[in-house]
Amino acid sequence: MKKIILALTAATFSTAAFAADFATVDVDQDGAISPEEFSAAMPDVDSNAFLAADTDQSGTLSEEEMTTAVENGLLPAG
Ligand SMILES: [Ca+2]
Repeated sequence: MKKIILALTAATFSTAAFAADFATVDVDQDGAISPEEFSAAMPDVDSNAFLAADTDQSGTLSEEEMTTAVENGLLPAG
């Protein structure tokens, strides 16, 4: 499972710099970034950025939502 996640992460982020590796931010590896995981990984990022990035308003960020947020400048890249 972990190898699959890492492979997907490498493929997804090969063209985008990223504040942190998704699998690293997703501490419990449930495939979604909780507000707690988000703030732990990016303590300097305003929580409003999390809400803005959560486009389906699920309360967590999917890998796709995080990637989109970085591309849109909501979240810092690198
Ligand atoms: Ca998680």
